[in-house]
Amino acid sequence: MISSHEDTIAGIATAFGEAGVSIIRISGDLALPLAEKVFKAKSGDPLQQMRNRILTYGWIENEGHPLDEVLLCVMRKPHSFTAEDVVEIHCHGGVYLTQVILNLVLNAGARMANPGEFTQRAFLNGRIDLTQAEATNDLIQAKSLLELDLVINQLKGKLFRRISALKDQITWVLALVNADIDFPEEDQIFAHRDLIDAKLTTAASDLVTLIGSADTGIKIREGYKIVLTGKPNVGKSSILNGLLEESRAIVSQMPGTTRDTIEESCTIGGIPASLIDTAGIQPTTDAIEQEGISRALAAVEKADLILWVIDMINPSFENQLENRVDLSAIPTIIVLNKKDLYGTDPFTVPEFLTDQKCITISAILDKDMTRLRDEIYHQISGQGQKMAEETMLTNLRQKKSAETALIYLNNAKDSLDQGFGQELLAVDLSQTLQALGEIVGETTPDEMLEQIFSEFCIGK
Ligand SMILES: Nc1nc2c(ncn2[C@@H]2O[C@H](COP(=O)(O)OP(=O)(O)OP(=O)(O)O)[C@@H](O)[C@H]2O)c(=O)[nH]1
Ligand SMILES: [Mg+2]
Repeated sequence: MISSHEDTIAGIATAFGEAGVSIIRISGDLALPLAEKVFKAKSGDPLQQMRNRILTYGWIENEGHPLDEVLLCVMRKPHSFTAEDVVEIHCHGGVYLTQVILNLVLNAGARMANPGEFTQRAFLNGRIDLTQAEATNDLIQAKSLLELDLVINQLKGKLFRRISALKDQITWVLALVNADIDFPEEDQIFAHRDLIDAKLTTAASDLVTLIGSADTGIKIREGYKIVLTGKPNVGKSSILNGLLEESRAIVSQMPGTTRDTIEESCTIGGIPASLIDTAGIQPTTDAIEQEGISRALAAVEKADLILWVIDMINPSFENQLENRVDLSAIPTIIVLNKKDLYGTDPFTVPEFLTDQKCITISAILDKDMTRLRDEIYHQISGQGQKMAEETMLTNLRQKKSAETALIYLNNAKDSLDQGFGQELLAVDLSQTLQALGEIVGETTPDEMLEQIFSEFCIGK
């Protein structure tokens, strides 16, 4: 059940831990009277007289005893994040101190906020739609400029407006269909058939584009998975360290050094990525190594990009990966490593790899790591950089609803083409609207809303 938004809630909006400042946020009809019980302004003025969004200096008091010197901000409804009366107390950032002040506010009559409840209220009060609520959380978790661009567009309501425009088209058609059902003699569908067909076709193609954007949008948010694989000792861990510019994985001349997968986040040319180092692949009877290789192959299967590392002085091109994983669907860069140890003879890549992207490097040379980074960027950026400025679906929830909407929309188009009758057409159009409404939160089931907001942090 979605929490009631009639009581007044309070929570610590800043992260847990010692800091210069902590912020305690109070939202609800009683926000001002509750804060009044614990705060005394230096000026002696009551909170009711304070202007909106102006910081007021004063003290938090516990039964007349000063507890902390603070700044307090009042934001009256509807001009606040939650669209309710909000008070923020900016106190000193001690863990204990902040908790004591929060307890004072709770004892004064506020209820402890659930995770994401402030944002949930902003949504329930109609100040933001569900995609903007999700963007709020994504903004906090963003790990790259590209992701920030994407999320800011969503926060500004671009996705909401795009979905609303689609819904308007469908609603217009549904109104005609319903009119036809109510007044069959007017035969609205027949009269507007071409226009209806055009609107449904445009809406369907818009939905296809949006659904197509989801995979890039999700990857920009979650990061591209780049997996280093190859035989033992070819330099995978050295390359991981070189790309990260830190000694993250153990490197040694002993083959089989890396046993488990090692995953690190980074950005490549502003694009968020997870670099995954894996155990070298070779036939083995060692149970631990076998487990490491299984994990390596599992990582390869989920990769967005594979860096297949080959040692130039001891090259082995037996197609070990292809025998176990279908590589045709995963972009791959063949990384010929240890070129500093290789002589001047031309290096020949076997014919079955000539169509693949190939780069010759030495993991110990910084400039080669820069070249490899550029090549990776080139491979994964594709349209990502450009598209982040446009409207995109950014999570699986949105994508699933959009796909459902497209199924019903195509059904509606079929009904129209084959003259199945208005009732069927109306049902499919209503279901399309229902699925589109789920994206923006208008028709989203309560349990799904609960799930979405429970993933937020406390105080947001
Ligand atoms: N000269 C030179 N040595 C390298 C280069 N890359 C890696 N090495 C050396 O090759 C050896 C193996 O490197 P690793 O990075 O541990 O290789 P790996 O592929 O992770 O090996 P496993 O974890 O055993 O599968 C180490 O001694 C590295 O110092 C390179 O480009 N040039
Ligand atoms: Mg290694």
